[in-house]
Amino acid sequence: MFNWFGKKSAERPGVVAPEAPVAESAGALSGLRAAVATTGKSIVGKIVGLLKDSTLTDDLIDEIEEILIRADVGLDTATAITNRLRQRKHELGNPEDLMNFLKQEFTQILTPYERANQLVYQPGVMNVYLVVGVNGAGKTTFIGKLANRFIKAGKKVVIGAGDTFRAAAEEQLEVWAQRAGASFVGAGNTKDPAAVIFDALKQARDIQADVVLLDTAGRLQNKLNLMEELRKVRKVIDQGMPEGARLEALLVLDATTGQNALKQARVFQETVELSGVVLTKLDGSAKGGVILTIAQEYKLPVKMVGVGEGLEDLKDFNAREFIDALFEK
Ligand SMILES: Nc1nc2c(ncn2[C@@H]2O[C@H](COP(=O)(O)OP(=O)(O)O)[C@@H](O)[C@H]2O)c(=O)[nH]1
Ligand SMILES: [Mg+2]
Repeated sequence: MFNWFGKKSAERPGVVAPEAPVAESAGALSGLRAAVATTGKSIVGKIVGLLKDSTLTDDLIDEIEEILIRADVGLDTATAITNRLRQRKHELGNPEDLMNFLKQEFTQILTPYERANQLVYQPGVMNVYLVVGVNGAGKTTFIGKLANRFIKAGKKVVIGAGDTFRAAAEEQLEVWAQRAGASFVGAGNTKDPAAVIFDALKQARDIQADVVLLDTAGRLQNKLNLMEELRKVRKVIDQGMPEGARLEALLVLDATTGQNALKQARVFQETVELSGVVLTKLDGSAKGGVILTIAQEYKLPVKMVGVGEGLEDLKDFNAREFIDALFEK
C-alpha cells in the first residue's frame, strides 16, 4: 500500500480548509435532497408501509432486512442493524419509534466520517486530486464539474488526461475543460498515463496552479496492469508535486451499480490509499444505501455526490442532510 499523502505533503489532510472551494448555493441542499428522495422511498417509505397496521414481528424484521439490502445497504451492515432491532423489538412498537431507531443506526454509522466528508482544499499550496474508478463510473464528468467549481472560486486549474486508453476519453475531458475554463494537458502521441500526468504536473508548476485534477483509466479486466499503471502514476505524482503540495486520491463510484461497484473498488483500495469516495448518479438511484456500506465496510468518507450530468450537478456530501432527506416524509 502506498502512502498517497506522501513525503511531500506538509501534513496528512483531514483538516477542512478554512477556504472552502465554493460557497454552497441555496440550490445545493435541495439537490442532495432530491437525489436522495428515491432511496428514501425505497427504504423508509417501504418500511413505514410495512408497519402501518401491524406490530414488529420477526417476519417483519426479515422484510426490513431485505428492504435495506435491496437499497444497497451491505449485507453485513443490514444484518447488524436488524440484529439490534430484534433485541429491541418490544420497545419499538410504532412506526415512529422504528424510524427513530433506524435514524439513530444510520447516524451512528456516518457520524465518525463527518469531518472527513468535506473535500479538503488548502489555500496557498498546490492541491492535487487523483481520480480513480472503473470505466463509466463518472470520473471524467466529475473532473469537469469539480474544475468548474474551483474555477468559479477563482482558482487556477490544470486537468491532466491520464486516461490514454480510449482516444474519445481525452476528447471528452477536453470538452469539459473548455466548458469549465481550465488548462488542459492531453496525451499527445503518448499512450503512457504516467507521462501525461508528468506533463500536467509540470504545467501546473509552471503556471503555479492551485488545483490539479488527474483523470485515469479504469480497466479492471486487467487488474495487474491497472495496479502497475497506478503505481507508476503515483511515483510520477510524488516526483512532480512541489514542496508543500497535497494529494487526495478520490474513488468515483456509480450509485446505480452499488454493491458491484464496491467489490471492484477493493482493487483500487489495495493499490492506492484512498482519501474518499465520490458517489455519482445518485439522481434517480434507489441504491443510495450504499453510502452506509462505504462508511461501515470500507471505512471511507463520501465526499461528494453527482446528481446529474450538468456542470453544476455536483454536491458536497453531508451526513446529517443525507439522513434527514432519507427520512423526509
Ligand atoms: N445521471 C447522472 N449521470 C452521470 C453522472 N455522472 C456521470 N454521469 C454519466 O455517466 C456516463 C459515464 O461518465 P464518464 O464521466 O464518462 O465516466 P468515466 O468512464 O468514469 O470517465 C456519462 O454518460 C455521464 O454523463 C451523474 O451524477 N448523474
Ligand atoms: Mg473517463
